[in-house]
Amino acid sequence: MATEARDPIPPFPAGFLWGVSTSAHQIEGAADLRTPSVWDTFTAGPGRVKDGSTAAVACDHYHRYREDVALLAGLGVDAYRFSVSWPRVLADGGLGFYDRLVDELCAAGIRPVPTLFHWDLPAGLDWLERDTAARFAEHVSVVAGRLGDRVDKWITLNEPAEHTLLGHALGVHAPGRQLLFDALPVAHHQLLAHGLAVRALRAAGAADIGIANSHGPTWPASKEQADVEAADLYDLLLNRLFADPLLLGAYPDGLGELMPGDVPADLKIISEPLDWYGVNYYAPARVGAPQGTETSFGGVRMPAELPFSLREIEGVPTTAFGWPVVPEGLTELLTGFHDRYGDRLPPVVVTENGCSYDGLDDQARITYLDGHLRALHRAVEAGVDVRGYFVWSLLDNFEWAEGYTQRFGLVHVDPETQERTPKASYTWFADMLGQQRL
Ligand code: IFM
Repeated sequence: MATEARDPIPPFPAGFLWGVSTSAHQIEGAADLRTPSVWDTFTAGPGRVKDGSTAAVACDHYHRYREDVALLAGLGVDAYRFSVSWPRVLADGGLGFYDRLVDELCAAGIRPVPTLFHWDLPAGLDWLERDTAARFAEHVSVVAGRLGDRVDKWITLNEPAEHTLLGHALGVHAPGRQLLFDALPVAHHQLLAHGLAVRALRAAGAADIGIANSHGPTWPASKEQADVEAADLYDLLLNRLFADPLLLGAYPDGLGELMPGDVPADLKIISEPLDWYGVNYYAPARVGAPQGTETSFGGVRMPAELPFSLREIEGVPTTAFGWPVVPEGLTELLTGFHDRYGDRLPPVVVTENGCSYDGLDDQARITYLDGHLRALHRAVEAGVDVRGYFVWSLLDNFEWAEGYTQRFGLVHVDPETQERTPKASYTWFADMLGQQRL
């Protein structure tokens, strides 16, 4: 596997945190050693997952975590972002797995960065219920009480926007609800859960707390007013609905009136100051006025009732998933956040960035990562305080409704044998890290 010679990526600031990310449901397997989650219930239904698969075994990381930590050590990362499965914590002895994983990481000199919720809600709980936020804070206290002696960097939630949109508005992810705008309380309750989790973590002594939110620039499909308005609405939902309450303590554009409960009191909890702000970036969106019919975008059914439609971005390469590859979107996103939030934006960490491609000689992934790191560096040069970057993902894994058909890993995993094989991108990333440390 010969990789094209490229100019070195410019050096990032001293102390920059380099890592890779995964999540529990997507890699752990060992479904018999956890209580069921909404994803187990969802995938048991017919036609929910493209290849008919489930995450019952996934990458069998639960049993192979030592081998996976050795892969992380070989890569040379500073940190590993994984998620703690709430349904596993509820099972007898479930927290013991994270004890062992954290110990293994610490022994390898890799900083553990747990995410406390990455979509695998225990079956029976429901984000439409306010009480789920309080239950989450209890879960966080339990986890922090057990791991807090070795973990100092925490992530509360992963991508509450996607969990709301895909899981509760469109129904293509668990729990499979199709509530469209009636899903807004799910957003509010996750934000409340985040704020309560920040308080629980601080009470347990944590002082390095962030969230992983997905964002991307939103481009109107044309200069027509209808397209511009549709793009503004999409931008509001993706880029401001979750960031404004966290960073400004207010919902944007009257959205607070649509939220349940004592919203002003909740906003005080939601806007507990963060130590850093995590951004998951994959691609920008080109958005136009509704087209009056049901459409499909990136494999997701978009009902005709939506007040916007997603359009192709022409003239750019796409990943195996069909997602556009636009590295400069990352610069635009981060400089835009820097301008919009000013001093209210804490240091930024890119908590996910990556792409799906097939094959071991994944030169297209190298091109993607190389381009995005240069784009990230331009954001640093433009004055954005960026402190870290995590590739999604270490392993090919269970890509939700796409099953095992989309491969985001630096390491190939054979779903039959579980054999791990580092791809060309693994070697490239390890070399890049070596250069950064010269
Ligand atoms: O696999 C997901 C991850 O769970 C959340 N962020 C996006 C990734 C790729 O779709």
